[in-house]
Amino acid sequence: MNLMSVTPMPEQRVAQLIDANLDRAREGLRVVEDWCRFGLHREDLVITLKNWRQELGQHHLPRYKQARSTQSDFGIGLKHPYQEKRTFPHQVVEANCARAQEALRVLEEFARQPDPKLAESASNIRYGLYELELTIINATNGTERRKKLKDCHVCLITETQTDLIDTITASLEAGIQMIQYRCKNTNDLKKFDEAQCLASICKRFKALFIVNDRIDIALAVEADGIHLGQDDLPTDIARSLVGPELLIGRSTHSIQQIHKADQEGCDYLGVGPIFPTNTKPELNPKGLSFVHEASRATSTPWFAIGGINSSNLKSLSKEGVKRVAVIGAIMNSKDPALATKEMLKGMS
Ligand code: TZP
Ligand code: MG
Repeated sequence: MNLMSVTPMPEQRVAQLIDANLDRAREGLRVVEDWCRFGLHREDLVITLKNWRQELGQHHLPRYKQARSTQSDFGIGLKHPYQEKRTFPHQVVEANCARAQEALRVLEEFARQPDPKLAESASNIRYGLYELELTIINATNGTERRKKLKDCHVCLITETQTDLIDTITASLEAGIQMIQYRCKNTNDLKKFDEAQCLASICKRFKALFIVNDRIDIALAVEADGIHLGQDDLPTDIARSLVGPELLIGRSTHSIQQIHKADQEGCDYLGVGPIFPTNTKPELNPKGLSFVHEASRATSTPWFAIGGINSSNLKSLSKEGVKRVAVIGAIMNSKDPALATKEMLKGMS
């Protein structure tokens, strides 16, 4: 029998449509739920998504399933080129939230008369999902930031200078993957302006942008993270202010401080100063033996800092250093792009 030639009754067609959209909504939710479970380890999000799927499952009555007719549905197997472009988890999340939201809207419209309880459920879940999607996207971006951090080998910390933006742009063009905005003078407005400008340049180069000391400025310019010293706010307070997605870095000067920052859940550490540095002449350089100890003390990403330049990089890598943070080596160089390339090459 040619099924295409059989035109079902109108109620049957609505039942078919409800069946297809219940499947669609449940599948979309399931994809997102599995990302929350395996990708984000967020039990709170998984519970909400599972409850919604089960609620929809309760509404998936036998009469809807019986109306199913996959042979007569020409929409099956139709692909869209955009589907191939989903390479990052956040794209998969966005696409599947949209799929579920659309299906829920269709359910709401068509079930209103034959199945008002289903229509109401679909509406509530759709609105809930708009909220939840944002939380999931933000959490996903946090995960991507942490992944990016693992691939960063050189962090450039800024120092006040007139050609700040040009120097940072040159370093980004040369391939630096992480910038920390550190400004110990000037007023808040100037700091905010500079940070905002650097944040947008870093975004363009897909580099991480971190703000030193100032959580308010980091949040205002949507930075990727905040860097704190030993005398700055405690990590739990900083975390409660910045939320789970932003990176928190902490400067450490001893093995005890490394352990403490680790236990507190800092995302990365600064370890130093290793060599004498003009930026912090008051601090005693810790030397290469400290670097050796640090590399055994933590598995958190950490950046050796203090007096580091292209000529002492080799001695650091020999002691297990995988990441360095510098000010002078790049900021005070006549050719910041070349200095950046030398640092990156030395750490690769
Ligand atoms: N923290 C420890 S040493 C240091 C900071 C901010 C300064 C690093 O500057 P430089 O020029 O790379 O020695
Ligand atoms: Mg500080």
